[in-house]
Amino acid sequence: MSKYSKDVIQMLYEHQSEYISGQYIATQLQISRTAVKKIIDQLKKEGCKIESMNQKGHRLIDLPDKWYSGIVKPLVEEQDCFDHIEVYTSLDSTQLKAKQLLVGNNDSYLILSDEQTKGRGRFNRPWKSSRGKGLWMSLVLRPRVPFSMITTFNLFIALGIKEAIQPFTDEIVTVKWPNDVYINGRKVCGFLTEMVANNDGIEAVICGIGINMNHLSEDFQGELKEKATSIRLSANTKINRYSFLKELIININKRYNQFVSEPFNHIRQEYIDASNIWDKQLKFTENENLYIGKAIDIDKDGFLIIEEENGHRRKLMSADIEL
Ligand code: BTX
Repeated sequence: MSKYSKDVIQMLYEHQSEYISGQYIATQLQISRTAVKKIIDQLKKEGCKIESMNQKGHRLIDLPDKWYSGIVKPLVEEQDCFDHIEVYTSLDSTQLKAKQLLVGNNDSYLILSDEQTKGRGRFNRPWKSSRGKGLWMSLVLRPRVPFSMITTFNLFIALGIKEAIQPFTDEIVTVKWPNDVYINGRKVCGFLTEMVANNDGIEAVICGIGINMNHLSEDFQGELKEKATSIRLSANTKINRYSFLKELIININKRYNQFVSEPFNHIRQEYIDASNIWDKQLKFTENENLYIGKAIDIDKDGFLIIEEENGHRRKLMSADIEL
């Protein structure tokens, strides 16, 4: 693979509505026309649909279901929220990769992978992350906030993810406290937040986000057949992964900036309105204790207030809720 391949794909992507000549690409990149032709042939082999016409040049029609760093990087850099961005074809887990890269720097960054072979959810549960179907990424952020504020981080981010998904579907996207996003009673996104801290405060927050973007029904197996959905299934059309990624970064960045500057109380009502846990009997598991009852409120610090069947009220910090 030529090192100019990512530049060629970026140029084709940015000029999608028109043809660009091999000569133009060659001049811009200061390489030969033969080199451009070789790269374009290689991209076609990989599955990029590129129309090549004599006299006119090349035009990108469609891309395979994978992340091209030549497109991802400029698109994310435009939002100016990360020091660097890394794109992989396959990883065990973006979360593990993000943690490996933490040492010896104070950077904020984004790790994205086409697939994860060992994607993990909370409590080490498996997270199915098949190739080309979803958006599997980890963000490393460096908020300068006291430890006590970190409990509300998930709640801000959940709203950002919900807002990114909503424009792609007519169905209502909801959040399930503290860190899932749902459409029509099925999970479309799960995310988890881990923290590295020392005596001086928070060193890094590592937020791993899994979003089922373009799964079809047959892509979900076993329990996921009943429990999971994708944006595509809800929208009834294939989702442009780059448009979605852009929307996601914009909305997460907006909510992250709000998280570092405003108390949870400012978004509390918005979060309550977006939640799907009200008015039903639920099972809550916290620290291996099971409670059955109803969710009745989220307090100003982001804790969930539940009422058990015997009328006893409890405040939960981070529970697993069975809908
Ligand atoms: P969670 O523990 O709340 O959810 C895990 C549960 O969700 C599983 O036990 C299973 O029932 C269900 N599940 C597994 N895969 C899927 C899926 N694709 N869609 C819907 N439901 C599913 C939620 O954990 C947090 C998940 C974070 C995943 C991201 S992906 C990028 C990063 N890297 C990594 O290894 N994890 C994070």
